[in-house]
Amino acid sequence: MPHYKLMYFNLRGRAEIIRYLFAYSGIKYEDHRIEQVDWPKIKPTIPFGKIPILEVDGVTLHQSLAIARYLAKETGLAGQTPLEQALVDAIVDTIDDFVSLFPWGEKNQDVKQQTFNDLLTNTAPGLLRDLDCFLGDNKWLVGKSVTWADFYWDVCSTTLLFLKPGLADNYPKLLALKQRVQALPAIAAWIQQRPKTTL
Ligand SMILES: N[C@@H](CCC(=O)N[C@@H](CS)C(=O)NCC(=O)O)C(=O)O
Repeated sequence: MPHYKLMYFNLRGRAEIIRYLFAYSGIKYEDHRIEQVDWPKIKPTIPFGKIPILEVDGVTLHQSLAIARYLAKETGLAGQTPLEQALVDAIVDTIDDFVSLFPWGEKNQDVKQQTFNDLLTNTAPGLLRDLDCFLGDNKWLVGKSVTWADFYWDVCSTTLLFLKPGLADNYPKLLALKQRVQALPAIAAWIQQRPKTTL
């Protein structure tokens, strides 16, 4: 088993999907959380200057979704066939397109607040409607077993629901999917033990 070291801030953020994959598969890793104040010193030492990164036996991987996809393939959570894998990737990218619209680092609080409100009020409902339609009456988003697309829905919706509680109230099937993910014993244990952060 390789030695895994994950580096990110003390946030769920873009590292949480990676932590879910480690938690679910029971793989040991170093969950290295850095302080914001130390970041300017660390940034120039990192290829491409962004986190999360995952060191795999000394090889540095960047881009949260590339890291998550690698772990999902290693652990059988990427989809059972190439077609399922493409569907999983498409759902993850669809959710990520939306999450990436948020100006997380915006310094002007008025601009930030206004853009967040607009996205949560005007853009989110379309995404939720489409995801709900895609899920239909199925247990999991793709195929007959849980994949990292289900994990990504839970991870991202947890933050969206923190920002706007009630956002998904019209979509009980999506909320039930979220509960199914959070009830998986290894995920439930991780949620219980993880450092409590707002984002
Ligand atoms: N698409 C990249 C985005 C990485 C990213 O923007 N990371 C942010 C934290 S969420 C970061 O490193 N911010 C500090 C900086 O840009 O200096 C990923 O998913 O990993």
